[in-house]
Amino acid sequence: MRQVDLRSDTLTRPTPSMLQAMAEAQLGDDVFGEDPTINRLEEMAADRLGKEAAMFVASGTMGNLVSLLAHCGRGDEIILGSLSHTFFFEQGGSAAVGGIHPRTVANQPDGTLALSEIEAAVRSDNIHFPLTRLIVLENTHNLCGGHPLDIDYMQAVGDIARRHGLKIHVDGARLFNAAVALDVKVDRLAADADSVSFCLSKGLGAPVGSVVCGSRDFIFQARRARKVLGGGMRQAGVLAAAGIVALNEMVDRLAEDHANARKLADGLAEMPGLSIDPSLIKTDIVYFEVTRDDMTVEELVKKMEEQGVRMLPVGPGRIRAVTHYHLSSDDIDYALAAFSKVLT
Ligand code: TLP
Repeated sequence: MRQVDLRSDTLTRPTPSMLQAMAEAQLGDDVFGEDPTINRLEEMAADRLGKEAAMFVASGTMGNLVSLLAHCGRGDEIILGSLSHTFFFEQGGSAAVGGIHPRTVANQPDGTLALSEIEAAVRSDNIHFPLTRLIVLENTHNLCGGHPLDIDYMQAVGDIARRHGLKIHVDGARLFNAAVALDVKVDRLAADADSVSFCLSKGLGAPVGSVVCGSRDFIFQARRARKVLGGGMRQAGVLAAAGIVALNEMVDRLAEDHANARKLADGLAEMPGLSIDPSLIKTDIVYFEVTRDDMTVEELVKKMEEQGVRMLPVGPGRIRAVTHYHLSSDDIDYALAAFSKVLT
């Protein structure tokens, strides 16, 4: 039976040219700064994002945590979205590991934090309060339907940060999806951020890894943080080689994933018992609601799985489907046909 796995874009396996680059990669000890392939990936990433320096890390979670540890000390406060991945899905690592206090602001449906609420969350100078250090944004926003944050919004948050002497970190796990969807250069989306972490192992298809970008000083601190977390890797150029191919070959094609996600959403909107507004789908992530009384989300997911189509149930009444490199427009037709069969 055909398998259409829509659970996540993290499911992508390395492309043939990635496997070849991995086999041929020149390697050295990266803790000594001597892995030429990692050094090349880091230079490329810094250059693309318009930052001075970059550092390869094992995962998006590690990229966010080392960034927070580099910007903040114990007892400092960060402002971040109530639905942000960093707050929701990273075990509260900033508090657990770094003693960093999270102050959440409600995410709006488009993934933004209302500017007035960010401003209101900045602590005044008072002996009772922690010190606000950092604003954390997420682009695209996972739990807010993969919505991209645009340049105007980034500049507006940048203005607030500058006015209050705060830094900005962007969890840009899918920043390249945002750049492609908005048709802007990725460095413009990163311009107001002091640090950005982006993932090579999601829509870009590399098997492992994320890259953190920022100033030279920031990367120096982030490198210390990575080491204490046990994230200093040795001949990891074998992984970075796939990341270089990801940046060279896999960015522009993200538009296909976005078109497939929109096609899926358009089809789902026609299905009885499902609810979705396809006009909200801008990138590769599709959330929809199940509105039938006679079928739970878990039952629908199970029935679809019997047809070879896998998705993630995400809370009461809600399902997530994500498109990626291994899914074609035909696969979306197949998934929609399976929905029709199961729902009617
Ligand atoms: N997201 C995963 C799951 O953890 C939910 C997914 O399948 O979408 N930031 C954002 C916005 C993310 O979506 C993710 C992963 C991360 C950070 C963490 O990346 P990893 O999994 O590499 O630690």
